Amino acid sequence: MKKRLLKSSLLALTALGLNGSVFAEEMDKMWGKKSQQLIKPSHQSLKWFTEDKYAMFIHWGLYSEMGGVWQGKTHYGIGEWLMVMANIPVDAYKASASKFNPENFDAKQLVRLAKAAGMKSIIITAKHHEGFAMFDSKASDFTITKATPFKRDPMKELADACAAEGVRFGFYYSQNQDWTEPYGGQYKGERPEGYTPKDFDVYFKNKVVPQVTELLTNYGDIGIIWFDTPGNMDAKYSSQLVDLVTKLQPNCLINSRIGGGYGDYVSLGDMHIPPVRPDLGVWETVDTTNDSWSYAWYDQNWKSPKTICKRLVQVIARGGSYMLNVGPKGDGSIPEKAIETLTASGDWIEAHAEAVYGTEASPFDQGFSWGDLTTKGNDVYLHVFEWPVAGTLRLADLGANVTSASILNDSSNVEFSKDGDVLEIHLGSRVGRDLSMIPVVKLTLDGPVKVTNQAKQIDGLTPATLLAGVASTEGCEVNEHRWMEKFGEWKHDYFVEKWTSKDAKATWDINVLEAGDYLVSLEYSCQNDAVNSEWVLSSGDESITFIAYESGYDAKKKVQPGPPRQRTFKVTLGVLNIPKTGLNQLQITPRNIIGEGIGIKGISIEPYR
Ligand code: JFZ
Repeated sequence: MKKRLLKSSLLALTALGLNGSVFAEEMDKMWGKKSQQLIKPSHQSLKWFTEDKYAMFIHWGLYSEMGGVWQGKTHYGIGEWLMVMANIPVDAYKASASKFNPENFDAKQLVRLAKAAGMKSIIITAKHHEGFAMFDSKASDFTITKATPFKRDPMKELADACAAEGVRFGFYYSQNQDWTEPYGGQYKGERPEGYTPKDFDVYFKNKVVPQVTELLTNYGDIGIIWFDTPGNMDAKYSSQLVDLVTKLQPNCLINSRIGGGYGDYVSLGDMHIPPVRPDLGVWETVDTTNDSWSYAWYDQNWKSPKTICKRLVQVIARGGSYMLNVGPKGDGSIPEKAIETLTASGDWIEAHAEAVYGTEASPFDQGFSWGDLTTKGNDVYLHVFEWPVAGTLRLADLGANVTSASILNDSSNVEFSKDGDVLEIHLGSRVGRDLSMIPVVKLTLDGPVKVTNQAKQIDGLTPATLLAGVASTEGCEVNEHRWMEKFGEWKHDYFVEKWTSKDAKATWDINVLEAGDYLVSLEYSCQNDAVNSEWVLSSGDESITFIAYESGYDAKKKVQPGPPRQRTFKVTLGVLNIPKTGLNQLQITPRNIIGEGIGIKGISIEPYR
C-alpha cells in the first residue's frame, strides 16, 4: 500500500494551458520523469546526511537580477524559468550578464544565516538551466567572472566561508538542460547546421565534464553534488558523471536526479512531503521559503516560522531529510522576510535540537492532526502542532511502558496513564500557553518503541483524516494528480477515482481507541456528469447515504477550471456511530454509477460533540 503513494498514473491528463494551468504530461516533458526508485543506501557519507536532517538550498543566477520581469512585463512562476516563460532569445539573455553586479553578496552573512536557521549544509546553484556559471570556469565564457562587472567568484567565497564556519558545502549543477549552449539539452536557440541529438556528446565533453571537474577540484571538500532534470539524457552520461565524482571526491554524495537510476539517495518531487512513510531508503524533500525557487519580486507567500518547523518535522518523522531554499536578489542580498522566518524557525530548532538532529522517524507511517513524532533510543518526541482541545493526547500501544513524560524547556508536570492498551498523555489546558511555535513532549520508555498496527487512529479526542493514497481499492483506482497553477509551482494530490461498477469499493483500516459517534466529512471532486450520483459510506452495520454535488468541472464542455480532479470541496456527510474499539474498516461504495463517479481526496472523522 505504501508504494502506491509514489507511483503516479497520469495517463488521462490531457488538456493544456487553460487558465495558465499546466498538467502532468507537459511537466514530465519539461522536467523529465521523476527519478524516485529505491536506491540501496551504501555510501559512507549517508551517515552524516541522515543525521543532519536540514540543509539550505540556494537558487541564484542571472534570473535573480530579473526577479520575474522581462522588458517591463512580470511573468508569474518559478523565477529561474523566466527565459522560457518570457521566451527570451539566447543572445538577449546572455547579454543581460553585463548588468549582473551583486555587490551586496556577503558569503559570511549567508553562512551565518544558515547556521542561525539550524541548517547543517548549503547547496547552491553553480549552473542552472540558463547555462551561466556562477563560478570561475575555464570551460565557458558565460561565467560570473568573465561576463559580468562583478568579476568575483562567489562560489569560492562561499566555499571558504562554509569551511571556516563548519558548514557542509555542495553544488547544484544542471547536467542536461543548458538553454544557452548550442549542443546542450533543451537549447533555446537555433541548433547549428548539421546538428543531431548525438551532439549532446560535444556539450557534455566540453562543458559538463570540465565544469564538474572544476567544481570538485577548486572548492575544497564538496558534501553533495545535486544534479537535476536528467529528462531523456542517456544513462551512459549519468554513469560517466558518477565515475567522475567518485574519482575526484569519493566522499561526495550524489542525488537521484543525476538520472539513469544512479545516485546515493532519492530527491522527491519538488515541495512534496509524503503523507505516508515512503519505502525509498535515504531520501529528501526539497522545498522553498516562499513559492519560487529564485527571487521573484511579487512572491510574498512566505512560510511562517511555525510552518517551516512543522514541515521539517513532518519530513523527518517520515524518515527523510529537508532542504529548504532561499532565493537571493540580483544584488546578492537575502530578502528580509526569508532572514526573519529562517532565524525564528532556527531558534525553535536550537531549543529542540535533541528532538530533531540524529533522530529516527516516527514509528507511525502517517502523522496525526495534532502533530507528529520523532524518536531517539528509548525516547519518543511528540511535536504538538495543534494543542488538543481536551488537553489530552491518546496513542495506541507503543510497545513499551512510559517511565517519564515532560515538555522540553518547560517545567510543567505531564501526567500519563494507561487505559488498556491506550496511552493517555495529560498535557493540561492550552489556556495561557504560548502556542506560536511547536511544544515538544518527551516520553522516555523502558524499551524500544514498536508499533505494529498502522491503521489510522480514531481517538475520540482529535480529528483524523483518511487519505486517498492509503485506501485499498476494488473496481476503482488510487491515482496521483500533479498540476501547477502559476508556472512551476507544484501541486499534487491522490484521489480515489474511476469507479467501474456498483460493487466497487474503497476501504480504509481504522484503529478505534474510543467507540461512539463521529462526524464524518468527505473531500472530493465531482465532474458535472456525476452530479446526483448516490454513494454509501459505511463501517460495519452503520452507514450514511449521500449524493454528490458538482465541483465545477464539466467533462463535456472543453472549458475547464483546471484538470478534472483539481477543484475539491469538503462536505459534511453526517454522524456515524462506530460501536466497537479496535481494528475496524470504513468503506465507500457507489449506489449507482454515473460517469466515472467522484474523486475522493480524503475522509475526515471528528469526535461528535
Ligand atoms: C527543477 C528545476 O527545473 C527547477 O528550476 C528547480 O531548480 C527545482 C529544484 O528542480 O524542477 C523540478 C525537477 C523535478 C521535479 C520537479 C521540479 N520532480 O521530479 O517532481
